[in-house]
Amino acid sequence: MASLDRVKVLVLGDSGVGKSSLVHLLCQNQVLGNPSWTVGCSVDVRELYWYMT
Ligand SMILES: Nc1nc2c(ncn2[C@@H]2O[C@H](COP(=O)(O)OP(=O)(O)O)[C@@H](O)[C@H]2O)c(=O)[nH]1
Ligand SMILES: [Mg+2]
Repeated sequence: MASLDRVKVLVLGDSGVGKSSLVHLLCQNQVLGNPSWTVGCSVDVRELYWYMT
């Protein structure tokens, strides 16, 4: 049996501090290849699958 939780990840900060990179790594489990500088905030959703045996 499996269930799914979704957690919204929101990071605030100055441009160029690594918001997009951090949020992408947390939510997609991948290093962001060509990050673009973001003003204000970066948001994504982390999906967590739980498998119960
Ligand atoms: N040294 C270092 N550079 C980083 C790190 N995270 C992001 N960067 C670099 O910082 C720059 C801005 O990253 P980005 O994620 O676009 O920042 P944002 O403007 O806050 O979204 C990019 O050139 C990234 O490659 C880190 O942990 N260490
Ligand atoms: Mg960015």
